[in-house]
Amino acid sequence: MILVRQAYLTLLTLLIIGVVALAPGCIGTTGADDYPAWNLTLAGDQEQVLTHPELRALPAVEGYGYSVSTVGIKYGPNRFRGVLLADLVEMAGGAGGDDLIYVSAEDGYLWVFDTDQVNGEGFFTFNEDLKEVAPPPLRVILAYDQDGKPLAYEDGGPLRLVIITENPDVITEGSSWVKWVDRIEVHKK
Ligand SMILES: Nc1nc2c(c(=O)[nH]1)N[C@H]1C(S)=C(S)[C@@H](COP(=O)(O)O)O[C@H]1N2
Ligand SMILES: [Mo]
Repeated sequence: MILVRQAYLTLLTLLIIGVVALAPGCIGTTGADDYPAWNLTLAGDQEQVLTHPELRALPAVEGYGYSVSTVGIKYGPNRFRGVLLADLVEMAGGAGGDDLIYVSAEDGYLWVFDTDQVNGEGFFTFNEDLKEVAPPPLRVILAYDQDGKPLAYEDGGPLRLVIITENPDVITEGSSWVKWVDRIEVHKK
């Protein structure tokens, strides 16, 4: 009887140690501290750095994104959530009509957008057969979530430039979908 009791107490002790040891891990995976340590630099009139939680605290928009790579591989459609590029440009001090927006990434990739494109105009759009179609309303966002989950690194996360629509069948060119974005710069003309 005593042996059984001792075994029970030992088991209970191990259980408590286990729970205490695992608890910080559990808290870490659900808290705000869990967002990637990935900053975004906004450069315009002056330079500012936004942390990932700061970016997530900005007004968010959502829509469908579907892209095609230069070699014809389609990616999507997926549901994306993020911040309007136009809002980030405003935070950087705004842009005039002839200014250009440089969006660049960790690996050195750079894509340049004019102010019409920042507002979703002037992109080519395609249907599922890659036939060009008239563009529906488009919005350009810096996405941090894909299908309700943080955008994975292999998908271009934590921050990827994505063109979204209300329609899941609209395809845009992958070359402007900058992966691993870490800098947005307003170039004054
Ligand atoms: N940072 C970064 N983003 C990038 C690229 C790149 O080389 N580096 N390639 C672009 C091009 S040309 C295409 S077609 C798509 C490819 O996206 P995928 O890797 O999700 O297929 O990413 C775009 N974004
Ligand atoms: Mo591409």
